[in-house]
Amino acid sequence: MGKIVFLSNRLPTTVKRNKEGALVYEESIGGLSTGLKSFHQEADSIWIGWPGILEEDLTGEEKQEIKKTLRDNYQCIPVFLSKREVDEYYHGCSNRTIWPLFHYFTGKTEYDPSNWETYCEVNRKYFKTAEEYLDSEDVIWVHDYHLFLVPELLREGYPQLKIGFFLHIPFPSFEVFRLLIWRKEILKGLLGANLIGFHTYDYMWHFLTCVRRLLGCEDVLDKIIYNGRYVHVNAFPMGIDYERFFNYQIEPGVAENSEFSLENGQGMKTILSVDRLDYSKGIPQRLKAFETLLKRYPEYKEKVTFYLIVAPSRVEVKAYHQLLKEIRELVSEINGRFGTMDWMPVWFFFRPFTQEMLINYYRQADILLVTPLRDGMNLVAKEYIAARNDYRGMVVISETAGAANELGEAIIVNPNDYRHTAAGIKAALEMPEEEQEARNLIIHQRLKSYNVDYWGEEFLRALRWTGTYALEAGLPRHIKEDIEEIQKAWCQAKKRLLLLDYDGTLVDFTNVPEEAKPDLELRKLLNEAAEDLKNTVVIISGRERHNLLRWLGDIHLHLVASHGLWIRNPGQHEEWNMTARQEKGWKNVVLPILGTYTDQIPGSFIEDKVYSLAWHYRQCDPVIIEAKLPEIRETLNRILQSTNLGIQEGKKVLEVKDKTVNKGQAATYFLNRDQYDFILALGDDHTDEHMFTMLPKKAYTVKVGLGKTAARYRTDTWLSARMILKKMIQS
Ligand code: GDG
Repeated sequence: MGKIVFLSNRLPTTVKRNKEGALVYEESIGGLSTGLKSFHQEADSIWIGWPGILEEDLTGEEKQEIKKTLRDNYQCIPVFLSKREVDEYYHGCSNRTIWPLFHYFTGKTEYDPSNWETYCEVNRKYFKTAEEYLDSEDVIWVHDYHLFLVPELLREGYPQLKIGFFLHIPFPSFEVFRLLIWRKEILKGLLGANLIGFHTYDYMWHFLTCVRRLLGCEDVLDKIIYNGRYVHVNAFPMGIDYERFFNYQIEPGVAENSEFSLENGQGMKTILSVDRLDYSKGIPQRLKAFETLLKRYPEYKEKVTFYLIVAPSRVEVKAYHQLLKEIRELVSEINGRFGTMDWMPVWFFFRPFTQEMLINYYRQADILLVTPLRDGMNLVAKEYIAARNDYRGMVVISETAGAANELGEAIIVNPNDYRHTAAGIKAALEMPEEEQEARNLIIHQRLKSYNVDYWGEEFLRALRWTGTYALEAGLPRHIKEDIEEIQKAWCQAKKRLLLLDYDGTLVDFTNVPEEAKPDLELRKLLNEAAEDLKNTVVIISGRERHNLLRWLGDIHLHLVASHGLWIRNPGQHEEWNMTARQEKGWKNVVLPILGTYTDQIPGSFIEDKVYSLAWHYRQCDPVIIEAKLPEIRETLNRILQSTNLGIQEGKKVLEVKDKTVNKGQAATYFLNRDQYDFILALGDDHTDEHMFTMLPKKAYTVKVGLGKTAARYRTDTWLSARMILKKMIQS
């Protein structure tokens, strides 16, 4: 088993210069870093990220020194970023575009194409650095929204690599995500991974909906089918290092010497909150809720103090300056209005504290007030409960924090509703100690079992499991495993039959069917195959005769059109043989029905073929299709019963046609004509299954893509299907 390679924007260790100009190494602050650090320290792993100091501020020698120290002492590899890169990729695209949008602050979202370009550039830089340290056995775990494009870059370079991605912030609903200019690039970037993890199921559903609606990919339960691969998605709520917080021994003297202590006892209660400075954390709203508490329940005047700890972060982004100003103003307003000579209602600290001091304050506070407007998870709430090894205290948390899903026993409030929040604080302040203990005990058990190690191990276990045999049970063998044996059989054969589906098998699927004409490479390939006198090459398609004739009529091929209704032998230019007698009168009944659905569902269209009607929905909103398709099938089946017509389902198309005509019949026609000692059949959709089932067992039947099939083998995409043909021809 290889090592784990973590990739995140920042390293868990920050490099700074002290007053004397020397380089110093400090712990980074923030959820991702705190959460993953303990896991990283214990694993055979390296962590790649930015060390937090600008490249321009370092000499070449210093860079070497940082590289060595980080590697030797912290298992870390630095990615050095210039000021421009930090401004545009980090402060710009990550923190002024993705962060606000993903937290539903659409009004704060900026769209700057040059920042996006730098974002792409820096993602490539992280990828390049990762490449230097990668071994084929390693698993890669990419973290968070700064590096959305890295999974795809890795996948392109290393198709077999195990790549995981975890998103630490919410994934917004489709209506919000669609606002992003680079929405498709981001989805495609992520889909390079084998496994994508979210904090909650809601975020996961949002992601699946976006992939379905924006990229048109199918998903089956927790898997997306993308480029011939399964991409797994799941919720992995992040835990904390429970034992550390629970058992933490505060050094003697630390509490006494701290610059302040939470003054509780003698009738005074304390409320604490701890956040990084961020508008998503709802700090002004929290202050207003506290003010509401004092207004609505005046008995709490001089009886409760609010300690508001805010750690500086992203101070370079303008929105954060305004936020800080707003917080300061609100604090002085409340203190001015309600404060007395002996009591200051709000104590505001805008600076970082050591984790030891935070634990000290967690243990002193009667209430932890965590009211983000949106938060991916929120680890502070979990840390507070774990640190309270006396099982006392109470968390008041907003429903829009991911952590609220796991803290059902705490008091859950709507952060925009100040009265509701104030009532929640009051309920927490008045809760009897036995009830606090009873509620907290349940949460403690949960936090203890679902700790950060469990979270990390679960994710990595699921990642290692992706693509293994167990997951793909039910799918046929990948053809690459037997390709040499098949090549050998090809060489030994005297008469070969090649049955090749066209759309999705030899060419990519296009939005407009007319656009899928063969390119030069394909024509050359088919020419070569057809020129070999040992080969009978058949293009077996659902397309109409004129299409096939126009695109492929000049090559020495057998053409099968309309799923087997028409067969044309090479050289007979327009001489098509009809394989079954057909009626057309039924179209007068079916056409108006399909017409109604076409009017109702934007993007759908009817292809009126000579003996069939195809209703295409490849350009439609998948959500509408999902809702409407059962009704359409039922309506059609009702009128088609007791006729010899049926619905044939293809890739994003429903076709009404004679059900006795199918590719299986057409394949039999060729089997009856001659004796073949090598048969290869390639196809990607449901209509090809008729062909696979009719062929003898020894035939090499290959399904292109994933999904249930009767074929013996599978291959990934139309590109790899062409590759198989090429390999055979060149054998
Ligand atoms: C992101 C998501 C998600 C805070 N102040 C100080 C300090 N901290 C530590 C806390 C806690 C962490 O930082 C903050 O974690 P959160 O989860 O609350 O929030 P974000 O930083 O926004 O984290 C969040 C998280 O990623 C994990 O996936 O939960 O939703 O936004 O551990 O203790 N630590 C120190 N001094 C401080 O002053 N040492």
